[in-house]
Amino acid sequence: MTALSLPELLTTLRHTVGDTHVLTEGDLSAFEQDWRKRTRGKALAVVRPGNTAEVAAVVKACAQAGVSIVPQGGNTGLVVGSIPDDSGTQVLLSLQRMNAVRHLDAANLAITVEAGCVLQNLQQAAEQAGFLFPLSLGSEGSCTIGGNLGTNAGGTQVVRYGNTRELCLGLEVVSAQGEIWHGLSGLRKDNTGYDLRNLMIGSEGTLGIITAATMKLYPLPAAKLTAWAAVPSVAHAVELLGLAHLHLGAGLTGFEMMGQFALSLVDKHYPQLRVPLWQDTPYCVLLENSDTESEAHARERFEHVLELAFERGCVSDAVVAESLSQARNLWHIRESITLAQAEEGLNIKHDISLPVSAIPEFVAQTDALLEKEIAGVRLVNFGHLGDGNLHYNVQAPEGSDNAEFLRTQEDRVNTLVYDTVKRFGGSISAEHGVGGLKVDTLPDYKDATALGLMRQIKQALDPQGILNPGRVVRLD
Ligand code: FAD
Ligand code: 2HG
Ligand code: ZN
Repeated sequence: MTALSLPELLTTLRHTVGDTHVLTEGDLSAFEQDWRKRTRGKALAVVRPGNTAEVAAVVKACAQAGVSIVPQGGNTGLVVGSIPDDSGTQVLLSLQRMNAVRHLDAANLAITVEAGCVLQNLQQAAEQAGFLFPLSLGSEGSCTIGGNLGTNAGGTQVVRYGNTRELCLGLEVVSAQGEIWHGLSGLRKDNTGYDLRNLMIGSEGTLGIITAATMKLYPLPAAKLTAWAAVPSVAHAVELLGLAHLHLGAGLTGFEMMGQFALSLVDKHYPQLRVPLWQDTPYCVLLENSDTESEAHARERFEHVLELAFERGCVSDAVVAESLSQARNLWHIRESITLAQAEEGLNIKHDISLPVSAIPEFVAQTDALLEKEIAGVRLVNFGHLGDGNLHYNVQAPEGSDNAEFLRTQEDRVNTLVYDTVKRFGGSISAEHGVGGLKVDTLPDYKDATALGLMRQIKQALDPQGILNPGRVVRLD
């Protein structure tokens, strides 16, 4: 096959998806700027296909031209994985137009949606049919299910329902050669060989382009209760988690921890949210109990856990939301930490996971280390304690230049934090992925054999290296 020149490629792309869906001019910052405003890329073109056959044709044309493709959903990723590089030679493939709910199979507790379906729309479609789709993230109003699968997103319900991977029954994927894999089986059991679905999930657009997915549904709970508790230390939060597991069982659907400084940023930037109990305690915990019986049953069990926790001294004060709107407000406070931190300025994120049992000692040692090494450093520690996943973020000292802090200190801070994570047997990316931000750090912390196998997989599935190159693993 003869190679396509760039002008020929652009003509083919326009012919394939329509002139209005190949963007080369005007303000493309929504596609080219990453969410954290750390990097700005420049695309050859932003291409917005409307169906799977068009995606396949776009990939074939790009392969023929030797042009690489960056798949993008809502562009809410936090690791610089969904924007083009600055060469002006990559195609940014936006899945946003492919946002339909294709089918809901009530008996199979499954829903099939296109990759560009916004997470909140998927949640609502499920709820309107009387079901729960439990994946829940602060970015749910703009992230897409394709991006959630691409990153194997976590969120706030993992303690009960698992990561996006655990919620997926099947995929439709366009390969690097432009072939369509029809894998929307909806089967809960299928041992006919290698698990391609799980290979694609979490591959961050480097192995294939997800065009549709069949996701699991759950019955809606009869009642949901939310509590906000002040805890005297991280160790006490872990003790509370143990009590919640023991007494709520599968009813425990959320367990988040938030440090005082993280909450102070929400209070500073969004005072209207009225953060409770944060001033007199180093940490607060947000717990959620979902109950299949009734609100009265939920309340009885929830209050029992909190009473035990008070008796043992692992909770010093607590509020239980009295209404749905109060519960929503408590969750809104938790979900606003990322935005409040962004308001405060550029920062360093560490999305880490550890065995839950190691978290108190990890926090004690890493806090002490950073405070000793960097005078005035501000630690924004919060996250999904129920999953052993902390967002152990670092903000520049008060009054200093954030950009300058990142330029001069980020590598050093990362080494201090990640070396400690490694010592405690943890991971340097729990839920946000590797993207371009951690691709050169990963080899220092990932098992070398595992990394070698990852490279071989990439080489086998995308020998031309056209799918999101320079993200997750480098082949050069
Ligand atoms: P994008 O940002 O567009 O893309 C992310 C990655 O997936 C890129 O590598 C991209 O190439 C790839 N990709 C996108 N679509 C496809 C596709 N169709 N096929 C193949 N690859 C694809 N993340 C969590 O895990 N938990 C959280 O709690 C959480 N909270 C957040 C809160 C806020 C306020 C923000 C801004 C982000 C948060 N995130 C969280 C990060 C982000 O929202 C998730 O990673 C999300 O899954 C990304 O979805 P997206 O559609 O925006 O994907
Ligand atoms: C969350 O849990 C997200 O709110 C974002 O994963 C975390 O801002 C962060 O570091
Ligand atoms: Zn998170």
